[in-house]
Amino acid sequence: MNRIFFAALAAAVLLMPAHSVMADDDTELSDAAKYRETVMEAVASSFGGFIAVYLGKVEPKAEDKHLIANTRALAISSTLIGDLVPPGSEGGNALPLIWTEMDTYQKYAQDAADSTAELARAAESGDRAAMGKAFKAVGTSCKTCHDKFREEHES
Ligand code: ASC
Repeated sequence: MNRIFFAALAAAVLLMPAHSVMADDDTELSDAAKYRETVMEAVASSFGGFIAVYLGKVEPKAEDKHLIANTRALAISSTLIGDLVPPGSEGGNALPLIWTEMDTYQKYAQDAADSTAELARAAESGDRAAMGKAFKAVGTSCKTCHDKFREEHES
């Protein structure tokens, strides 16, 4: 009995997809919802990369290059945010309110694209004060949209 149970458990574990993304209710997310999470992770990663360099947590040899590359990546991935909520892609951390207040979501998505483009321009100019100002605007843009449209979570 035990042996059969453990064999079944082992088989179940082995057959699990390596990176299956589960929604809060344990149902599997649609590919469109997974894609949204993938792109938003890219946005968060490049913003995090910029922040680490800008705040001096790391000091790469060519600091300018890192500030520019991270903010370019951020600005590029942020242009996709408006496209990440097609009908039928509900689920994950995205609140249903997105689909009933789509105009507001699209406005926030545009704010994200605009503010990150400004941060990339500031990084390219090398002006630290301009980067600081644009950095704050990007943070506000993220937070405004998340407060309204993203389910609260730990991280
Ligand atoms: C990030 C990230 C967010 C925003 C937000 C800014 O790096 O993942 O959701 O910044 O915390 O207010």
